[in-house]
Amino acid sequence: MRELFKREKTNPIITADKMPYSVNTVFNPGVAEHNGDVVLLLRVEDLQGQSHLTVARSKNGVDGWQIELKPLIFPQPGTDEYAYEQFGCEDSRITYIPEKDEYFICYTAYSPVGPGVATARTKDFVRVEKSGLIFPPNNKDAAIFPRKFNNKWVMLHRPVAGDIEHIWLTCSPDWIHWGEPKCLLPERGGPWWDAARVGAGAPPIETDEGWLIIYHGVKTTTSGAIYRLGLALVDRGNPYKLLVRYPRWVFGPTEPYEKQGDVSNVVYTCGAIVRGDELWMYYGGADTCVCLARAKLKDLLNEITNFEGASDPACSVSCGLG
Ligand code: BMA
Repeated sequence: MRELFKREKTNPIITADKMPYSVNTVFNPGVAEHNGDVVLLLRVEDLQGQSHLTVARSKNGVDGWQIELKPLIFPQPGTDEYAYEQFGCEDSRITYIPEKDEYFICYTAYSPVGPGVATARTKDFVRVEKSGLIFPPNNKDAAIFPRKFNNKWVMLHRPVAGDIEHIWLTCSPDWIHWGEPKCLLPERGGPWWDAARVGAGAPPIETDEGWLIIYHGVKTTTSGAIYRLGLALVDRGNPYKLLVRYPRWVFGPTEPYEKQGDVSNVVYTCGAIVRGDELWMYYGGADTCVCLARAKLKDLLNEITNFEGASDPACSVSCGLG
């Protein structure tokens, strides 16, 4: 199969030894553009094993990263107010909301009762306002669409029900009260690459064909899990309407920095930006480093809308809830 994504030749672009303070690993960044810079909200695992989120900026999005000395979002132990993230702040997904001229950050808030979804807002990646937990454990991989549909904000998230881990949609009039749940992309089961678990990757990307959703899928094997990335498309005016679920993965761990690390065989994205006619996808390799891969947006859309086998029922597998 033709490679849709091309890896940056200087990958990995950020590693633990580039950090201005001692850390174990740096991976799974949230991504935004601000004042002409590419901003990464790095997930940094400290030397105790807990994660926090630290800002890195670059003019060209590839090198020359200026990394802050202190994290932007971090656990604040000893306070009841932030008990929901006392074990760490992980995997941010950042959406710029034009209507409010601010960035809405969803992240995993890890506590003794498991991972939940927390949010925060910032205008400049210097000051941040935490809005607290919005979904209790066990839930993660949340990302918001950048505008309202029928006067409601729409969010992707991944609640866990027993051993079932599907991607759901929910919506809200006020970013506080979330309802109207719908299962959008179920784990596919059986031998599929996205059989065991799925979760949203980058926040949805608006295209002429619809909203492009990059998601991760997990296959469990006798030698461990493999994390890969796949694509789906939902209707531009109604994200609750799934148009396409591409059957194949489009990106998987093949390079040494993706195959070996703290967690082997992982490519995991939390953010992508459109630059010219390209999609720049930032991702974590093996839970250890930060990498970049690029694809022509047109090629991705052509591939997923014109593939052979589009009528295969597995491409639009249902979670049984209608
Ligand atoms: C997921 C998340 C990611 C991580 C991945 C592979 O559950 O925790 O942060 O990259 O597992 O370990």
